[in-house]
Amino acid sequence: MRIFSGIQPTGRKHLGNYIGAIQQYVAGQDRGEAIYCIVDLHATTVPYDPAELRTGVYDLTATLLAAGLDPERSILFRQGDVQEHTELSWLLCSVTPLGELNRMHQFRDKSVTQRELVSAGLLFYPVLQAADVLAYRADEVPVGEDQREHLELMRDIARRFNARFGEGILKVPEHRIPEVGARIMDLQDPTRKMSTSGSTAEGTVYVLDEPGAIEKKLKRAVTDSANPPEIRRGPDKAGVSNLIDILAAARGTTPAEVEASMAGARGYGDLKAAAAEAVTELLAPVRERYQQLRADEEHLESVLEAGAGRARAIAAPTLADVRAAMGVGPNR
Ligand code: AQP
Repeated sequence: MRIFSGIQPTGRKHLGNYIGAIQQYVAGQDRGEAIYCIVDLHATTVPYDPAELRTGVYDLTATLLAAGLDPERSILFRQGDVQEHTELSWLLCSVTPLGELNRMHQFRDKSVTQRELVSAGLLFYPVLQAADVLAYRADEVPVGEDQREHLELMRDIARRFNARFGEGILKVPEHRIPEVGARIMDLQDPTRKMSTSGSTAEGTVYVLDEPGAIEKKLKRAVTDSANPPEIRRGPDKAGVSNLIDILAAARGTTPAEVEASMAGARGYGDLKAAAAEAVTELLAPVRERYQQLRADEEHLESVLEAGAGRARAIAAPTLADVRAAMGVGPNR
């Protein structure tokens, strides 16, 4: 079983990224051959600062190692170091319908927030993402719920490619969306997902937040005015459902177990306090390890470099097959 996923080196990673993606990455190391990519090329599709992008790669590398990624048991590398990704993304364009790209929610949401330029890169983002995964013939892609649509398009691209150029050349991957915490919501506006670019500062818990900040944000989380308070999930209870999911994911239990454990609670204050405690316990050790790891950039660079070499060795044969099937380059 080969697992592949990518994560952007921009902004501060938040609890949604941690529960929806990073925790699954760590668990993936026990389930198969795990390959994780820091997608610096994806980060260039919206306005960005080149120096900050470089620092962001080291920040994220240190965060991932601190969370439990082990370069001995997985491959961790920087997307821009493995040129097979960009070449494959161009080749996949030939089987990618423009209309599908135009319909992607992420493109529609992000393009309206661009003030100066809606880049072609933003539109082609899912094709590069497809190339990331398909270059490794991965079986499974751990992602949060927001990436479901891109994963469906990726599967469609792989199927179209195989139908056009030869069955079995590309592997059609499955997505792996966590049962709990696939969509962590903004604590202040639980109708919106917690995100790097679109959520409120007070409603977003960052992986590297101090314990005091975590507690403050969770204790001020929006709930509802049910009287008496009801600690249960439901479509009419976005804030409470989100806190239950967060607590379940942080404790490693199920939402039903959280509801049962909260049966004797006096009110939402108890749920918030429990969530604050569990999230602090989850993130405090990551923050401590991060501080040690982030200080040694040379070590971080050496991890990425070694990872890129191992990644290239897997991606290059796929590209050779794709080029041959497409008639690109000499006939070898
Ligand atoms: N709120 C969320 N709940 C669960 N999972 C989430 N993910 C993102 N938000 C949530 C998952 O995190 C992974 C890495 O995301 P990314 O950093 O590569 O980019 P993203 O999806 O663009 O992250 P954001 O925070 O949502 O940023 P913006 O604001 O730029 O859109 C992905 O697997 C994602 O599903």
